Amino acid sequence: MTGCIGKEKIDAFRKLLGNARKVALAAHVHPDGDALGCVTALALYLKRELGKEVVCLFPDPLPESLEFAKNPSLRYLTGTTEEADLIILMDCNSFSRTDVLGDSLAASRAPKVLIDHHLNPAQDSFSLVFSTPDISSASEFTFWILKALGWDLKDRETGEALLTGMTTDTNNFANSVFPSTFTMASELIAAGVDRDALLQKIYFSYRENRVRLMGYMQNEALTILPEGAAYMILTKEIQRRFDLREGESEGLVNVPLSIREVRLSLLLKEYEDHFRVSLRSKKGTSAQQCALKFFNGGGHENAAGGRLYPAVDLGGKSLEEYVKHALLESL
Ligand SMILES: [Mn+2]
Repeated sequence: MTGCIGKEKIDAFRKLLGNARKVALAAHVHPDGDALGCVTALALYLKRELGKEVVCLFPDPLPESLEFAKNPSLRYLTGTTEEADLIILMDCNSFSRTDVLGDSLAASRAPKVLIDHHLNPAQDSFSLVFSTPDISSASEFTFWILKALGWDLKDRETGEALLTGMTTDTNNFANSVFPSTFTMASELIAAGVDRDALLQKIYFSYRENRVRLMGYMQNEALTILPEGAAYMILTKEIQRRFDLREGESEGLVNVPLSIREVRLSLLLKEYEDHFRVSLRSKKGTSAQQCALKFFNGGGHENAAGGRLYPAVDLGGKSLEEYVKHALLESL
């Protein structure tokens, strides 16, 4: 893992940082805990340890359930960019993943750095690339980069942001965990980060409606294919009925995988003109290939996502026919 950091890259990063007065940090559309965690942590470090002016850019609003993880000493902007001397893109592999921010970030004349853990980084868009899929999360990657830069782990809020991002991206140490991931967690906890308090905020602070929605979806909206796949469709009507807010269906796609026979699970969430697609798989089955082939998406081997536009993608099939076909072809 640390092989993909290396002294040369750290020196190059240090130089880019040294030349910058103002740094813009950006992450992917539909920001999750990892996106928020790594951006917040690196921004805190740049501001507090290096005295930089920083701004955190997100294409769209953060889910309410992640509000706790914003740091009040930082500036977060939504759906808009600001001039900066250095741009750092985090937790996604190209500017296109930043949706409405993508064009103006990519067009900026400022040097650009990527810190990411997805496959196929858009190397050509960046002066410096930190990228490997062999790490739990962009937050863990940021932890190791900060350590290489000389961070002493003393700033508690930086540590909390990193542990939050890693914990949410691994679903609390369930997926994509490496030896380095435990080392990171150990070091942060030893440095005083209160993991119990974080878990309270991440997993034990939902609204009642989310729990009721989870029950409803598992009872009424779950289809299991005997070949080893499962899917759920979270329509706009159901979202309205349960007063669902952004982020509140997080984790639902994982539930069917707890069934022994199910190797591939899919959740469709309906928006105005498309469905957002979440896919999870067990080892040996590729959620990523399914997302690439059938849902205009991608991601990690066992956790992927994409979009489905019924008006153009279904090729004459009904929605459910298309989903079944895609799942069966991917087993
Ligand atoms: Mn991530």
